[in-house]
Amino acid sequence: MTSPSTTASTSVWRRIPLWQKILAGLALGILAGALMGEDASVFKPIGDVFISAIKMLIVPLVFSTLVVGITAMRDPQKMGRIGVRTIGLYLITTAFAIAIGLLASLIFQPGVGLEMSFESGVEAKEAPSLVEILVGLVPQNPIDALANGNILQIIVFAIGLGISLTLIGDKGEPVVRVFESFAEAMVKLTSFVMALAPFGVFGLIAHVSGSYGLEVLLPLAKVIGVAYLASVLHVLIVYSGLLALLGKLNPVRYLQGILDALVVAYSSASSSGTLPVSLRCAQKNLGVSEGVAGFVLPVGATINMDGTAIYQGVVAVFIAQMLGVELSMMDYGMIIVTGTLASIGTAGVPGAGLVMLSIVMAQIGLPLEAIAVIAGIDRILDMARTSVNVAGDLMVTTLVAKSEGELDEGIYNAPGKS
Ligand code: DAS
Repeated sequence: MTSPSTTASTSVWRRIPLWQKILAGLALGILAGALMGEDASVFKPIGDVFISAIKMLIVPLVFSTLVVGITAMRDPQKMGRIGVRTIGLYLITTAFAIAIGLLASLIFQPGVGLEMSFESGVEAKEAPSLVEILVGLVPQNPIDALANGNILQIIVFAIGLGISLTLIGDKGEPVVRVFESFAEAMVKLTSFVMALAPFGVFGLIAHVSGSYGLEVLLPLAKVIGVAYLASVLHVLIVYSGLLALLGKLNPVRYLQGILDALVVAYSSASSSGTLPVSLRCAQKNLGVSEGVAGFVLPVGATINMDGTAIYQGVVAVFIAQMLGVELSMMDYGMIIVTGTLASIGTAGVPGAGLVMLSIVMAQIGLPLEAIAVIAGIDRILDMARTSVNVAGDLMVTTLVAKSEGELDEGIYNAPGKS
């Protein structure tokens, strides 16, 4: 029998919005790390359990939501239109992102006058060619794609299955019903897992905060500041501007609606790991339909990495400045092209952007060894770039839903989210 005081405190806890509980976990994690230093890593397992629980949801949630979404659309032309708009908006925002990253480093000069020693670098990665990316989209074995969480191949198979179920009409209905109830169950399971978020975020941030002492952060504080500033400006200017201009939507409601996803992205540094939370935010806070969210978000979590593009622009110029290398206009052009390709090829997992940075560095002739200067603080940069990646996915999802009449503006404009 629970005592009245326990019941009362539980109901108080339940009334606090989730994003405020998660932010409290973030703040307490930073404090614990600052006070305990490396010992704060004792809390890391709490964060690992939370991230594993979120990752457990990715494949079943994405696959079932996408199949249900495609069958709900019923109109292949509409799906084609959504696909074109999605890819187009993703490319436009990525180009803006690289430009903002380059400009920020050129204006604030984070690498000028910096003497940093570096030994080992990162192995240069080959940029995936467009043909390789396209051929790799088709799963030879869909079960294998599902088992290995190959999101792009899962998307391709889910679209094929969804279209086929639509085309076989009534015979497909029982299967569609199964997917509908399964997707609903996965969304409910996501809510249960999200209840752990405040504790998981605390564990993750306490470990990160305790691992980075000021002696590591201070010499590179300027490049960290420039990367964070460029990230915030991209969200506040480009995303808010596109929502207001193209969608005639209030950007403040968008920023409120994505807070849960932003904090999980920041803590986990994984777009794919944040996907279940993004799907929940899109539908419950922004009013995006299951069909649009189920297609646009998984594609975005895989190929739309505006935060990573900003990072490529900022860091490439920072390293050139640190080495005293003058970059030509051609070099800046190459940074924009290879940085865009590198961001598309970046996986939605922690640290992926650092490895892809080698493509940009190799392209403009900078020594890969210099990446070691950044590697030591990459997690701090990764948390910010992943947050922008997720914010960009949710912004494009909202715009595409609005353009297709699949945005419930009653939910979008509701004050105080989740
Ligand atoms: N951490 C990656 C992500 O999940 C981004 C990156 O490493 O650049 O989006």
